[in-house]
Amino acid sequence: MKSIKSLPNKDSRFVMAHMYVAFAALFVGASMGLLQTLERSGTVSLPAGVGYYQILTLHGVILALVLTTFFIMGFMMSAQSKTTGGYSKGELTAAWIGFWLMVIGTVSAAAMILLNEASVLYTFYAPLQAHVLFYFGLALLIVGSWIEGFVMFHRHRQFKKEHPGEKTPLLSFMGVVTMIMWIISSIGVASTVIFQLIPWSLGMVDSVNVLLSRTLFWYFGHPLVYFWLLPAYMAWYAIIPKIVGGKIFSDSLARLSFILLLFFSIPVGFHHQLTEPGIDPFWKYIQVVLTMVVVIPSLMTAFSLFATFEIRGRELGAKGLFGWLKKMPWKDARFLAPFIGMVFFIPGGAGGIINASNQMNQVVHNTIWVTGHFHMTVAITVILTFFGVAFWLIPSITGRTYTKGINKLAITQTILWTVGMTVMSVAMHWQGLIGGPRRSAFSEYAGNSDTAAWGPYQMAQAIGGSILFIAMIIMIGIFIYLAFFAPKGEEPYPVAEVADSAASTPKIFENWGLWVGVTLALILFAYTIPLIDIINSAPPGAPGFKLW
Ligand code: HAS
Repeated sequence: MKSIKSLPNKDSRFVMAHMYVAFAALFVGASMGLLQTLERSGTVSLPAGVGYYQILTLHGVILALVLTTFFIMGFMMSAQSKTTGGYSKGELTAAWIGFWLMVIGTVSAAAMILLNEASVLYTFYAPLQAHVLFYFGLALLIVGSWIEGFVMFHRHRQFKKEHPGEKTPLLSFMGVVTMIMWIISSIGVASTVIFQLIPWSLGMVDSVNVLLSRTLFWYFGHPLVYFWLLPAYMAWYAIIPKIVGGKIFSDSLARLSFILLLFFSIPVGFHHQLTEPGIDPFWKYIQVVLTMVVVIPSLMTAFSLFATFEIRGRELGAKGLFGWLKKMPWKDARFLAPFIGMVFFIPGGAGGIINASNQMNQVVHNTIWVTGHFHMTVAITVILTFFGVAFWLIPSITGRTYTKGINKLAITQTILWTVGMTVMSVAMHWQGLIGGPRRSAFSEYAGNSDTAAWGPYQMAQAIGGSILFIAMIIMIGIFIYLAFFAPKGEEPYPVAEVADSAASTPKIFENWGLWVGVTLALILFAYTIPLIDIINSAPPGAPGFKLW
């Protein structure tokens, strides 16, 4: 059969370049994950002087920063290409420059970790210090993604010019919001890297203001997790309705929830620093309140998804409140994987609300509960959605087909991933509640009678990790098959239409000056005074300056 790609050839090649890096990262990062669970349970000792924190860093950086960034940029740019008619030559050239900067950055950071010159975890905050090439590497990864982001802004504007009076495509709009959030927030981490960590790592200064650097990191840290979540929401809002045979419940509601996520995802970083001294409790309180506000667009998302499923279910004859459940395409992994992701976001999101509640945070902070929380949110909710996307995206842009046989394997893969991650993350939550620390090698507490109670939970994590490893290998196999061996043909790029009953989308959604203005105002409100405090009250010895 003739091979028909859903995107222009050049755009397909560009998106696939991202996917190769993303799935290679999945292989390396998830293998490190297995080693970690085995080490923590005392099942294996790491060979040849390899350190626990070294593999923990590799696992975190390669999965949380590299896999996510490459997959997300590839997916968002594919969606924009599909819905706006493809990139121009100039746009694509700029985007390739961004891509190669990201690759150079990744290689540089990964090499430093492998050489044990950067065992500083994925959060890399001081006083842990890495080789300067690690910081340069991460900076390049971010700058590269900015360049691709600017290409997305340009394409969105061009579409508006080329289609006067028309509504912009929802997926392009969502990609633009995600990239505005990403660029505004990554200025924080770029500042600490360029002005604090690089000069310190080069020996130009003796020390850094640790609280300032952590605060700049966490200004970026929460939007970082939303940078992972928003592309999953893009798939939930605009792709899943098509896969279930339905329509988008409301275009305006989807756009509004993205705008609210932009407003409230940045001025909330203190919820990661609730136990840290040196930040006035009043400002922590303000940011906790703003954290509770950022939950609202996620609840709107849940509402919208329920509406889509219920309307579709009723079209197919479902009755009652949950009758739609019987009508969903359970045997289609392109639906099953993201749907399981949604279901797990209910306990995952509830865990987030617990974390953000000041008093409860004192119980769970720096315990392995937090690791359980983010495996449930990123590694189930987001990653299962990305796998669900990969099942159709890869054949669709390579001009191949998603066969029945590979769908069966994808269902097995989804179930194994869900079981492995559930066993692991539930055990992590539980062990956290009995005081299990978040990041500690087995050798650090082995033989201590006080820590014996953690044993069964760590063993459960090792079992979960082993199941996950098998699921990861199957996923890599599915990816290779879909990219190179599946029968040639045409696989549609599923973009849903908006329901006829939905109200028309107000023009104000394209008022970017307003959205960026409100976002900046909220950031200034939440951060100006505490940052001045942190700088003015730098401890003796920290390179500081008084703002006045
Ligand atoms: Fe979090 C720590 C608070 C969401 C990731 N989080 C982390 C860390 C990571 C992370 C990586 O306040 C560790 C950082 C580190 O290294 O130290 N988190 C929250 C809150 C939310 C939240 C309030 N987190 C996420 C998401 C993540 C993520 C999403 C990744 C993708 N988190 C925290 C806090 C900490 C933290 C503290 C610091 C803890 C500490 O002390 O260190 C909220 O955004 C959650 C809102 C979500 C909901 C759920 C809506 C449900 C939906 C699904 C609908 C389902 C359907 C299907 C339709 C309210 C949309 C239904 C079907 C049926 C059959 C029923």
